[in-house]
Amino acid sequence: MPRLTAASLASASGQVRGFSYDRSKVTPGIVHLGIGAFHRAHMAVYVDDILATDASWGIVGASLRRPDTKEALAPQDCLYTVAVRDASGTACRVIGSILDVLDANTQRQRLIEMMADPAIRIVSLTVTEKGYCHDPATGELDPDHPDIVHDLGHPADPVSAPGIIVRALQLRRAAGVAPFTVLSCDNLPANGRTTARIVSRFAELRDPALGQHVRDNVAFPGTMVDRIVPATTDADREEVRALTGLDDAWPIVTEPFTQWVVEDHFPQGRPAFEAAGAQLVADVEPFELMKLRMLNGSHSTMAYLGYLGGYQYVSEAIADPIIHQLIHGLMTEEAMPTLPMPRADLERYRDQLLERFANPALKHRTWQIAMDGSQKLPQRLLGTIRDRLEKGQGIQRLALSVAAWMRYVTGIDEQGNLIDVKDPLAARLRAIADAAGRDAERLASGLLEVSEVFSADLRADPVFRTVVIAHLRRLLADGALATARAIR
Ligand code: CS2
Repeated sequence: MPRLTAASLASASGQVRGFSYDRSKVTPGIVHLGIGAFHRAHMAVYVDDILATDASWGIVGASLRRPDTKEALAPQDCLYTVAVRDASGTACRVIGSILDVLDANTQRQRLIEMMADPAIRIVSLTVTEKGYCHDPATGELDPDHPDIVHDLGHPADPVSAPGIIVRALQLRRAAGVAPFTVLSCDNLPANGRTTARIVSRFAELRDPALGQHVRDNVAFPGTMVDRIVPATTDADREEVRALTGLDDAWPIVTEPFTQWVVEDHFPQGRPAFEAAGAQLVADVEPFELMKLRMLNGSHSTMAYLGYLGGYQYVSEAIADPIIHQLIHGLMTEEAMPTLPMPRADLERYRDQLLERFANPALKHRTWQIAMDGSQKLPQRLLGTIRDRLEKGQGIQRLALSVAAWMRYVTGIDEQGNLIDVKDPLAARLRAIADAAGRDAERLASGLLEVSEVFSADLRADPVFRTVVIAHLRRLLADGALATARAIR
């Protein structure tokens, strides 16, 4: 079977939709840091939709950690298939908006030069929560993060996203080129403002004048990004081969739903994202909060409880009436009252989420979502808990989710098998769990001391502590599903 390339796509006879623009006329306007599955299923598709009307917004992607995306995409002219899947079947489309992929480890200077090129007007990022080198509990840059320490010592050879962005901004400033707009597409709270704070702080640590330049001149619009994108499996690759008749080493499988809400603040211009279905708004934060607290909060809850309860996929977990009821209650009773949107809109959003979670064609592993919990909990669960505690409102379901995370990071499941806990703090969390044994109070107290996750006010809150310990005790004694069932 021929490999997917520009030439083989032109003669493909399978059920695959190609792009309609002349790719040889597309020039780079965007550099994207973190060219993982999410970006390729989301922003790259919006950009693909507008290239026919404006060819100056092609994307140059960079992988900051692993070379695998570059190695897979380079032999296929950076083309890849997006397979949209639900119960009714799979539709394949080949995306051409990515023009080149750079491996930051081996092509760092080329990447920085590209970012300094005046043609680049947007630098977007999906580097995941941990890629910001910040303290998730406070949202501030962590000056002791090893990558930040490295980059402050080697400013011309940076490895972190803030370090790479600031170096490129510095080169532009020296050359008299206006700064690019920095567009965070990660699930951080107030991702525009948070990224602005982190990047400006890093610049300031390098040189106060550079910090001032970033604060005064660089735009950091916020965005709410949404599309569920499970990791691609060999079975997915097989299905895409069968449907398209082309061998794609790096396809994406995703759901039909996609949403992008973008703050309209791009001093150097932007593609007409709205023509591709994005919503351009003045203030994105209410949308972000809704998505983080309802979608991602539910996801993490299903990940920890579902995994412990023996469910491999989200669709299996949500099909269990106990988990369905818990998630419905978590959104309706605990998350929705903290959100500024009209109740009817939130109910519609909730019902749509429950349907999306149930998509049986999407093999979204609970283990995948469980990753990096220390980076995710603050914006998905703890902010909601804080808002409710301030008003004296109940936190039963949210606290159960936090307790389930604590149970999960012990690294031993309910059958006594090892859990492969992926988290930047995994070793520390495991050491706390090992010291506590099966003593719920010691375990919760030890984990509550992790200040990157739990801010001082939450650590000191007696209601939060008591409810979490009670759930954790029950989780250890009776298991995830029995504990969830007991919540009414
Ligand atoms: C998920 C998200 O893996 C996770 O943590 O909750 O990636 C989620 O699928 C996306 O935010 C959906 O837009």
